[in-house]
Amino acid sequence: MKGRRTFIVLFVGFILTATGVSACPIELSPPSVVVKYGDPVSINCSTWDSNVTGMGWEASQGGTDVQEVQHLTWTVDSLTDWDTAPSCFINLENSSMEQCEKKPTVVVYTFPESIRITSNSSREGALVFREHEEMEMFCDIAEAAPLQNLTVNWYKDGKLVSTASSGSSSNKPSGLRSPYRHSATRLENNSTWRCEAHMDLRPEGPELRVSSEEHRIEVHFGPEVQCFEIAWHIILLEGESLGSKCRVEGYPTPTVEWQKDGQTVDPSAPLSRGQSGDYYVVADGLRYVIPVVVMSQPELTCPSTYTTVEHAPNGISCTVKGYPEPQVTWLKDGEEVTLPETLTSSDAGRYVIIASNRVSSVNVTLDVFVNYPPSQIAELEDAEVGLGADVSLKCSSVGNPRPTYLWSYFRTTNVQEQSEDGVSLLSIRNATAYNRGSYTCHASNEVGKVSKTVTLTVRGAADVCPIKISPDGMVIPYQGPSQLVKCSMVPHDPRNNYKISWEDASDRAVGETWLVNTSQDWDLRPTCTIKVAGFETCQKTLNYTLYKMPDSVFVSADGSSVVEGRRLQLRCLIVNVAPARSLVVRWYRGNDIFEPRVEGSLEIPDCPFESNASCDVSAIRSPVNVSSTIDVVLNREHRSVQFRCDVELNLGPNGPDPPPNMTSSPLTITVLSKPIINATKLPKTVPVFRGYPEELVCEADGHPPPRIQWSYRSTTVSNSTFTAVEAGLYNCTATNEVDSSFYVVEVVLKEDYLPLIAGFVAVTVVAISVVFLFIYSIYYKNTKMRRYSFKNPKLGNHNGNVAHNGWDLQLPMTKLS
Ligand SMILES: *[C@@H]1O[C@H](CO)[C@@H](O)[C@H](O)[C@H]1NC(C)=O
Ligand SMILES: *[C@@H]1O[C@H](CO)[C@@H](O)[C@H](O)[C@H]1NC(C)=O
Ligand SMILES: *[C@@H]1O[C@H](CO)[C@@H](O)[C@H](O)[C@H]1NC(C)=O
Ligand SMILES: *[C@@H]1O[C@H](CO)[C@@H](O)[C@H](O)[C@H]1NC(C)=O
Ligand SMILES: *[C@@H]1O[C@H](CO)[C@@H](O)[C@H](O)[C@H]1NC(C)=O
Ligand SMILES: *[C@@H]1O[C@H](CO)[C@@H](O)[C@H](O)[C@H]1NC(C)=O
Ligand SMILES: *[C@@H]1O[C@H](CO)[C@@H](O)[C@H](O)[C@H]1NC(C)=O
Ligand SMILES: *[C@@H]1O[C@H](CO)[C@@H](O)[C@H](O)[C@H]1NC(C)=O
Ligand SMILES: CC(=O)N[C@H]1CO[C@H](CO)[C@@H](O)[C@@H]1O
Ligand SMILES: CC(=O)N[C@H]1CO[C@H](CO)[C@@H](O)[C@@H]1O
Ligand SMILES: CC(=O)N[C@H]1CO[C@H](CO)[C@@H](O)[C@@H]1O
Ligand SMILES: CC(=O)N[C@H]1CO[C@H](CO)[C@@H](O)[C@@H]1O
Repeated sequence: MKGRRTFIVLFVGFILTATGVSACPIELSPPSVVVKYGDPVSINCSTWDSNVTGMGWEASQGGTDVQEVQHLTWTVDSLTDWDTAPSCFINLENSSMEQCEKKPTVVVYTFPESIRITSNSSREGALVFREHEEMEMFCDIAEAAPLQNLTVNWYKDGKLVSTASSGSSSNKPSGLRSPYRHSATRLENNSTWRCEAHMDLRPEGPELRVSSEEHRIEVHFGPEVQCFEIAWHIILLEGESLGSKCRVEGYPTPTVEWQKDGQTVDPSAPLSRGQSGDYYVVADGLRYVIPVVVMSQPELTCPSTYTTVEHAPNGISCTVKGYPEPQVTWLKDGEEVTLPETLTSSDAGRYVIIASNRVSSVNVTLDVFVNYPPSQIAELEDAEVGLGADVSLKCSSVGNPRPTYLWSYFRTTNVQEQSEDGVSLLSIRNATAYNRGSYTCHASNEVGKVSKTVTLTVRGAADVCPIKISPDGMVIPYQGPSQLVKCSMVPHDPRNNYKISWEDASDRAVGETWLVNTSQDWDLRPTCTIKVAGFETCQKTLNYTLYKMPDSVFVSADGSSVVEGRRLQLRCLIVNVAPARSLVVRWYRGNDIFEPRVEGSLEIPDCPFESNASCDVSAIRSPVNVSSTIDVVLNREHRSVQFRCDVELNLGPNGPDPPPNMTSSPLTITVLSKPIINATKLPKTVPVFRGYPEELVCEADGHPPPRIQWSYRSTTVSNSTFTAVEAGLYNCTATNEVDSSFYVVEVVLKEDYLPLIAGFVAVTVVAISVVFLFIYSIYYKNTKMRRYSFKNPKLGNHNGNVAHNGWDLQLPMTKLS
């Protein structure tokens, strides 16, 4: 019955609802309740229809009888019926429907105190996932109702990630296991998860939430070997380690071992070329192969410059390293080139050499210089310049590198060198004698050198030698203090490379100086020689004289006496003197210089040959004995003469002043003279008057004093006085060692005058003859010299006496014969 009614009510309700007419005049307050299982509940059912005849609650719990009330409350102290569906009904009179009801909505709920997450792989409270494997977690709810109002929310790290409802519509409480399927990533490792049960019963009921504990999840993965690989290879640069390119990841952290050729290797060790190959990673027992290629970037070692000679083989060597083996490219002016086997000047230039492999590319630049030696020197010719004029010499040559010039010549201040535009110019201003000589221009570069020598002639230049000896002249005495002589180059230019040497200077020449030894350097002719580039080798000889005064000077003669008119040779012997050529010998007779100078007549005694050099007085410099010889003719007046010789060393302006001299001790020479009878006291004719004896006195001069002897007829008287008694010829003879002379006196008797007249005539004739003879003798002297000299004072004396003496006239005649 009840079911039918319900059907009816429902049917009517449907219609009423559809028509918008509320047919059942019941009001429920509240019309719906939410009540926790076991809690009290009450609903006031009331009606405003007065025609109600009964009212009642039909319920599994708290149902009431029909009562004739306007309101009736359904009350349950502890609602325990999950499916309770109380219904308030009224019975109506005179109504189209006799009964109507209203059902409040009663929701009985229950909600768990706690919920929990479960999973079939959990470890130490953590949920364990394998990456990318879907795994189920469950949110276990012990008992809850109504389930349709329950949603299960999943939170990861506090953020909602999933909401699920139970799907059940049962009012009855039941346990719920809400699954959550999840495929975790490694990023979610250590994330925390919880599930939440949410029951929203509002507005009538509460909103309930309960959350599980948070669970950490572990996402297990790996081991995974991750490498940066190219074309299935791990490509490493030299120096990089395997560990920098490969990582082994996994959770939990795997145990990893790196191996190559069965050996364990350190992945952090830098690898070098040659260590390419298959490496293995054993991670948690799994073995992975890693093909490794160790590459090194190209290394290109080339000289930055390469200099070679034309036509020489190309010796450029570059070393290339790198793996894989780099490819080498040569670029010149941006175009790829290949250098020929031998280089020519067109190959000079800048090259870029590129070595590249898969790792990288490097390049270097290389400058190639192709050298060639200097060409023959041009434009340099022999030249001539006037004294004081200007001239320049030009030297030019072509080569690579551009040649440098070096001149070699005798450098003086008036010469200047300048190089410009590959040409060297040598300018000589105001040419002097020192500028003449040879000029050599050397042009050189690294490859070769050439030179050319020309001669510069200076017109009007005197011969010069750039040597100065100081002192330039030296006259030093034997065993005097030594002197130092220096030879230097004048004009001096420090750029000149010269060599000075002494020759014939014994071993006392040291460099430019020479020390004279005053005890022995008689014959040295120290000669200073200079060798300087550009100037012919020239030398100067030190003009030095080592002199020595003679040890002694003495005069000797053939004998200690000489006959008048005879030649006497006097010899001055000078012992041990040097240099003999400077000797000046003066002869003194008494105190007078009688032979002012005797020069050149010096000779060396005992010299075998006059021509022998060792006998040449003018050449000998060492001490010698020399003699000076003179011939003297002494006349009767001299009787006894002293001769001295004085020698002087005339050493010129550098010598001592006054010149030193030495005088010999005198040599006394006695002059022997023949007797000469003094005719003044003894006329030729002595008139004697008969009966008167006449005393004839014969005096004669001579040395040694002559003995006088008179002879008459047969009588001879050795007395200067003779008494003539009779007419006759009286003969006076004067005799000494030298000669004897006689004088004849004619004693005549007085009365005879005729002889006197005849004598006068004869004198006249004789005078004429004398004049003639005189003229003739002058002529003869001029044509044929004889020793006889008219200067002989004797002749003059006799001439005065000739007037009386015909005998005397014969004298010149006999001498001439
Ligand atoms: C997981 O998280 C907790 C707390 O945030 C932390 O202490 C722990 O070290 C973490 N573990 C790992 C493996 O990350
Ligand atoms: C050479 O290397 C430099 C960098 O080192 C680069 O700038 C240049 O372009 C390279 N030259 C060539 C010709 O490859
Ligand atoms: C040239 O040289 C001489 C002597 O060396 C000198 O007297 C003269 O003044 C010089 N002339 C010039 C122009 O230098
Ligand atoms: C050497 O010096 C002397 C003066 O001491 C001089 O008379 C002579 O002429 C000089 N000789 C030379 C070659 O210079
Ligand atoms: C010789 O020398 C002395 C001094 O030594 C001097 O008085 C004398 O005049 C000199 N004689 C001659 C001839 O020069
Ligand atoms: C000769 O004797 C006279 C008179 O005694 C004298 O004057 C004269 O000098 C003598 N002549 C010579 C040459 O000795
Ligand atoms: C020389 O004669 C004189 C007289 O006539 C006489 O006195 C003298 O003694 C004589 N002398 C000698 C050496 O005979
Ligand atoms: C004089 O005497 C000398 C010798 O005593 C003799 O030689 C000479 O002839 C004499 N003269 C004359 C004219 O007799
Ligand atoms: C409200 C309602 O219907 N009231 C009715 C009750 O019954 C009397 C008579 O029977 C009616 O007159 C009312 O109208
Ligand atoms: C217990 C209770 O609340 N009863 C009420 C039900 O409704 C009527 C009319 O609305 C009231 O008069 C009652 O007091
Ligand atoms: C109480 C009430 O009014 N009852 C009436 C219902 O209607 C019938 C007639 O239709 C009456 O007889 C009742 O008195
Ligand atoms: C309070 C509340 O949300 N009640 C709901 C419970 O579930 C049913 C069926 O899903 C809903 O119709 C209610 O409104």
